[in-house]
Amino acid sequence: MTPRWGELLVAAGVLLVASAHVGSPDTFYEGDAGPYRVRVIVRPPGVVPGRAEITVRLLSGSGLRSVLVLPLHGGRPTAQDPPPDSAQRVSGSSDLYDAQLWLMDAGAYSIRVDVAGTAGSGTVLVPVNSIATRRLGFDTPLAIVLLGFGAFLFVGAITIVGAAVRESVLAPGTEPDAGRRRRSWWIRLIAVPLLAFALFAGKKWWDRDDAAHAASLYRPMDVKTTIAAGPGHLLTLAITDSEWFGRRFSPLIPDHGKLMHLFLVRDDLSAFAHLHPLMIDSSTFRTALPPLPPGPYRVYGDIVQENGFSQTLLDSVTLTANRDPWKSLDSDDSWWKSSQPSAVSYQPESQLEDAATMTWLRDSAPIVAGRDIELRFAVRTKEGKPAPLEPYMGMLSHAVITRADGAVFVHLHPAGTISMGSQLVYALRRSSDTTGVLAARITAAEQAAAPMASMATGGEPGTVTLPYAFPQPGPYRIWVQVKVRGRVLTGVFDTQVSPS
Ligand SMILES: [Cu+2]
Repeated sequence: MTPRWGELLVAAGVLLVASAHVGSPDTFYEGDAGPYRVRVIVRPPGVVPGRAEITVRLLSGSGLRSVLVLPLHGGRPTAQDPPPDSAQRVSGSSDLYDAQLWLMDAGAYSIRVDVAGTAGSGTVLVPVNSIATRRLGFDTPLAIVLLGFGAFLFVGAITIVGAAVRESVLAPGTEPDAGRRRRSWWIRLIAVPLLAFALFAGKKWWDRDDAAHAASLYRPMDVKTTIAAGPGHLLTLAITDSEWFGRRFSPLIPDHGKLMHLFLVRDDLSAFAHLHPLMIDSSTFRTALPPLPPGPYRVYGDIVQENGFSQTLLDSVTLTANRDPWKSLDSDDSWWKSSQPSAVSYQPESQLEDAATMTWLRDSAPIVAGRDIELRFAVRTKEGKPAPLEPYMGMLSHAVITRADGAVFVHLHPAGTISMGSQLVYALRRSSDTTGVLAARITAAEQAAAPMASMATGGEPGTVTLPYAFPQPGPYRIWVQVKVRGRVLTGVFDTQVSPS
């Protein structure tokens, strides 16, 4: 890790890193629950245990009667699970339901959403990671008020002890004698250090709990990225984190067919690559680099583990000039570079290869941080007709959104930001599975189901829709990838997100 990227991470707060994405902790999912199409947004509490906010928006279908939500740790209902909570309709809205759910433990969860109505019923599973990402601070005014109350209680306790010794057994109106008064003073003198010790012990307990929480905060794993000298420009990403070889290990499972989705983003956003490294061993991944322009790059590696936990590995790397012919190791690898380096353009239209175009169908309303929106893009052939979009790694489209400074990074699809791999974990897990068995079953299922998944998320021909809410204000770049006639095309868009 170079110092610069390291500092940036600290400055942006490693606290912002929320496992599968960077700086974008909310989970978005869009899909069919039986006859109803729903969009589910899970806003995690950022602390464990904590209360997650679940909103379910009905996108199509009518006669919806009930929306039930249930958090499943590890994804399977057990006898100990509480009954599901009923999500309440948000007042003033006809299609929005919300609920709050306690996530009691750290780790991989799935939220089961059951909808039922006159058209029938259906269920969706939304994988979420329950992790501690923040340490709540004390604000100064509250601390001052509490300190004042604390001092009052302390003095009050001493006074009560003194008064009890002095006059508690006397009849009303009787004056305590000199002996009682003296004894009262002595007892108060003894009570002060005793109470002070109790306070001290309390502070120790508080600090220990705080330290335990700080230690349990999620942090991205340590990785090391190296570029092999010589022909081929091979990039190797190795997980070097000691916890990966212990507590945090679980075999990887494919997420839309690949064990890792590796993204390289040039610091000035002028180049981008979406690669799928081969796994050399349980901690090492290797890929051949496309002829990207030299310079500093941010490295993001998305992986999903057999326990359903998805995360992004973070690093940075400096690329040197690469004029070797590119022999990609995976047919779905793709890359893009700007024709005008580092220029930010707010054009709604992006030129693709083959004279095709991609247009961001957005209205003139400003994009506001925290508000969920639909990002819609239309792809047209050079004849101006809707492009025939083909399934591409099980999806109609893959998009990457990053804030210019790298503090936000997210990989999303028409089905949202969830990891499809995690979702399959919950759908296909059996209690008899031993290590590695589930991964094999998921690989088989992904291969069989990939084209269907993509068709299910198709809307208008040539158009893709991605549900998202930008988490923070600032300048963003969006890369939208689709496949047309066997080729991956990348459209690029910039936008400014205003504060909420
Ligand atoms: Cu993708």
